[in-house]
Amino acid sequence: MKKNIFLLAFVFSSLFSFGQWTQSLSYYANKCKIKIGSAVGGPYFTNYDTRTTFDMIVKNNFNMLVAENDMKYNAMEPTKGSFFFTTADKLVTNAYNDGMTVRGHTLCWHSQLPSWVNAGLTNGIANGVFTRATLMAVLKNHITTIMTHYKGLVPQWDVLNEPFSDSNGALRNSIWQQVIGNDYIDSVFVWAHRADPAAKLYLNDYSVERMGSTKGDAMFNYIKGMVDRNIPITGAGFQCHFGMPVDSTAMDKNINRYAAIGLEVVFTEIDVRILITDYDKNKAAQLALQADNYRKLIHLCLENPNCKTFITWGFTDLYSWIPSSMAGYDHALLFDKNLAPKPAYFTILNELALESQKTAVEDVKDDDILKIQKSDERIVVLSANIMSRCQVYDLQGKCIFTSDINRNEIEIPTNNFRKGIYILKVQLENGKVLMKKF
Ligand code: 9MR
Repeated sequence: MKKNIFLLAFVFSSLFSFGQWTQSLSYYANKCKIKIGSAVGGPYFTNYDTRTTFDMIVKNNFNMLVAENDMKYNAMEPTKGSFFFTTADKLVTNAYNDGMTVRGHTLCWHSQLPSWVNAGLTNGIANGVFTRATLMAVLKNHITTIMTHYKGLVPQWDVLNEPFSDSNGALRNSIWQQVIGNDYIDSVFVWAHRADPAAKLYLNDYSVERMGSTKGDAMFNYIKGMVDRNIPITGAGFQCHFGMPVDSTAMDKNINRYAAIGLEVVFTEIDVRILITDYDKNKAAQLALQADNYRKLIHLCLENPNCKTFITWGFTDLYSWIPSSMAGYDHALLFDKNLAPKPAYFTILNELALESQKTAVEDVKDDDILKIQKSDERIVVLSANIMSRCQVYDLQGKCIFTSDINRNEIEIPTNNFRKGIYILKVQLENGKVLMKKF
């Protein structure tokens, strides 16, 4: 606990004292080998490469992006057989240039379909415009064309989105289910796998996060059946559109049962909404509560080896689907409407920082072997053994001091140092490497 508070304090102080994004979610997430991402929509493209706060937040904090709407069926195949890749290509190219990857969302869904597909239903009921064979050909072509276009470039795909009905966990009677039949689900995964065998393939839905919930159990049982049928599926996408409190215990159980059948879980669309009336009454308390709920979620990811992707559905409350779709709720994301980071942001940053430094910090034990004396003018490193190399790194991994003189005592001038935390790395003459945070 004490260590937590200390680390939180240094993360805060380093962020503010450096006055820029010297540390970021993706900086630590990369060290933890997890994907931390955000969905992005139109504002991403208008802000791209403008070096505005928006642009810098995206580039500095995420290592994975998702098109909020631009890879959906109506965006990609607005007219039958004619594909529109321009916007999605921009996202994939920009992300690649910025050292990020893109999560594909989504190939098959009952919503955001173009009118030429929706023409197959009248008042929600299949009308004979498509037969099983013609609709299978349409869907196969859609999936194959897109996945071939992005082969090797988009490592994860929500192949299927929201196939379960809300009431009883049965399959939703979408156009796909009505016209093709329940086996459309197996087919979409097989087609996707054939087009890009290396891509990870997920079935994504909401209200499926908790073990013991109707939809959560229905989805698990369905996916288990797919595994038994040898259908190529990598895992479950938990959308995580949450109110408070988040039930992390039931989620943990659910993640574990997916692990037990060899599957991943991805948190695909996280937001934790706040009731506007509560927020207006006590903003600080609500933001603290929200931060605690986000902490539970990032913990689930850090503690479960089969959960390594954590995506929020947007990053700023300025652009979020929540207020327009969930009456009475808002403020669900990590940055506020002025693009300022919220307590939830710092909580996640802190949890990632703690996790990423476990190895380095735990290596630092033996004060008898290595001592650091600090004053404003100089730092002196003292060792019982001869040091053959002494280096100082900042938290971005940049080496800012090296000495290769074989001595027991090394003096480091402080003029290159700004306020913050550094890692001292010493190689002893006997080959042993010691690290110490100061
Ligand atoms: O955030 C998306 C919003 O801009 C669209 O208007 C909406 C249309 O259905 O879809 C939103 O994204 C959804 C996602 O694709 C699937 N899961 C639920 C998301 C929030 O509605």
